[in-house]
Amino acid sequence: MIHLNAQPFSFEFELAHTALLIIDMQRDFIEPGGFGESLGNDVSLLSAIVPACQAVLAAWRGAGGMVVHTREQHRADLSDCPPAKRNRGQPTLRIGDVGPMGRILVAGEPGSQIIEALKPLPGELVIDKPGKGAFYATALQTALRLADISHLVVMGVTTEVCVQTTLREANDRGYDCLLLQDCTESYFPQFKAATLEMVRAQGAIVGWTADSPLLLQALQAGR
Ligand code: TIU
Repeated sequence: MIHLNAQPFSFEFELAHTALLIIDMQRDFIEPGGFGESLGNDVSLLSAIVPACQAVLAAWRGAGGMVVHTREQHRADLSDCPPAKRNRGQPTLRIGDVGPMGRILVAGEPGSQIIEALKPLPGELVIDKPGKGAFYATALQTALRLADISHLVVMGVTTEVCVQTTLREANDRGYDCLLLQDCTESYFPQFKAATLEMVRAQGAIVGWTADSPLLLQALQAGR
């Protein structure tokens, strides 16, 4: 059992029953010319977490833990993209439109790929999701059940959109979730701060939060 001095209290997990869940670390959100920028956001904020995410991913792989990556993306015919999602707001480019990194948020396009620094290894699970939450319309829960996973360590982007939605979906499905606060980011710093607070409030009503060096130390000590 690994004990982590998380907030609001200790997060305890067994590596064999815990997956590292990496949400949507795709070029479309992190690099200029993708979906994030088309929505009017400054994407440079997000790339700052990449080194911390890399360190966690390397340590988790080294410890032999299960790794799951997700990608928010749609089929080329957009049959899994509700018009309500595509037509919302006034983006410069909509989902499916052609941008500098190919069609925005469409499977197989350069923009929908996970950034090189966090590229999935063969054998790691990659969940493609049409929604913000990673459980909606995906095989994630089945895969976690088959792997006997009860705990999730979560990182990725953006904190208050796909990460928070996924945390809430996971919490309602009975998973204990730890959000690594230096491995998640938002285009809006105040939304990140608010999300961290609301996740761990009320006695970890949604989950726990911690800085990634605590996890790195715990994994090292557990060896
Ligand atoms: N816009 C925004 O903050 N996020 C998303 O649209 N998707 C994810 O968070 N992955």
